[in-house]
Amino acid sequence: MRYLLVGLVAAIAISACGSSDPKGLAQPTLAPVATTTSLATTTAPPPTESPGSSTTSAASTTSAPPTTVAPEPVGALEDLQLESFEAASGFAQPVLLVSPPADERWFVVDQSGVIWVSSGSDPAVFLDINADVLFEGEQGLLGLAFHPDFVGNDLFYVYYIASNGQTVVESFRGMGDAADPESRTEILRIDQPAGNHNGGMITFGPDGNLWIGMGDGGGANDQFGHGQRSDSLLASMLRIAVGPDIDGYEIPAGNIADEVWAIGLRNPWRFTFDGDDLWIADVGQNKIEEVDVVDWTAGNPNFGWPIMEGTECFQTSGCDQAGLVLPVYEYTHGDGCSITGGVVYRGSAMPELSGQFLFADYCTGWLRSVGEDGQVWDWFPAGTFSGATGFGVDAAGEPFVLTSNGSVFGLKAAE
Ligand SMILES: [Ca+2]
Repeated sequence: MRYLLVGLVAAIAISACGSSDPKGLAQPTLAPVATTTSLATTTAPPPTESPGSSTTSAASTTSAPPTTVAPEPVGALEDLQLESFEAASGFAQPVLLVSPPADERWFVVDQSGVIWVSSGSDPAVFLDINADVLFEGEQGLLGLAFHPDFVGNDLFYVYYIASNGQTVVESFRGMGDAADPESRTEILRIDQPAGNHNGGMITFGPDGNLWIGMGDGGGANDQFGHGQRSDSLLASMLRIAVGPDIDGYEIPAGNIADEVWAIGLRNPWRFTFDGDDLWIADVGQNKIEEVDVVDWTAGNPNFGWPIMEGTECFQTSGCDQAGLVLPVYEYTHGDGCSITGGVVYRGSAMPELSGQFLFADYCTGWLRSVGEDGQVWDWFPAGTFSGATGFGVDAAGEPFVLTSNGSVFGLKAAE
């Protein structure tokens, strides 16, 4: 078969290849704007709605509410074509791009343990904790979140896998274009029973709390049994209150138990907020990759793993699906192997794209989007973003895709 990775355990969007030989501090470069190139091997085909073809939309039968009001016409999504351009290259393994609130700079999280900052020139080292990070396979520096008042307090947070295999969340303070290593403060530490399924996305929600996406601890088939436990920090969305006036962290009201806000996640390889919506790309086992969207203000969802993989019962046939959130969109292996999310477009350059959640498949390299209605749009064909490891948006809300070959690609409307 074409997809050799089918059947391998859960490769999230990180290749093991090359991890044992980190390029460390090789200097990334910013691509000159004048020579941007389209990554698409051919011009991106017109986006096509593809429910009912080889992909499966679960929306008609699951959680997406029926829409009764037509959206405001801002230009038809059908008429939009995207192209990509290489914005920067030369990273070891970029996995996330983040821009602080009201800050023109963008930051690239490199799995090797380095955060790079760019303000229009070649990226410079903002923080280097490579010596403390286990960079191997799915492990490494995986998350970065700027405090909502970063401009005022210089506080930012990182998520990484430490040399002993544990998840560590720490805060630092940034000083201009470089972080202060002496400001390091441990916030949270979590045991990891296996090297894979580390989650690793952290971001501040609209509620001002720090949200942390945790995988099920790894191995396969939720073998450690964390999927449906609200007393485990694994397989969960965590939600904690942090900040300059808080020593360590506090538990905000509204969690299921302690730090746990939601359960039933297998390996949320990125999530993002869009107003009241929380979008999650959850990597599947051997069969189904899924996108979930919930109203985070409306309670504590159960995302189903391992009772279900996507819209299918996983542990038993005829499982009890009551109370489980089903994906707004899913695709099966054969159409890909491992989902990489994701950002919701809210920039101004492509208003047609507003509200679309962008995601890619790590193995095949296609890029799609889906809205709350469950309709999926194909933007770039297989082979375009092979090794897609992460997404991000700049201060203007324009999107980027990161790939395991060390590049950062911007997306824009085709001219
Ligand atoms: Ca699920």
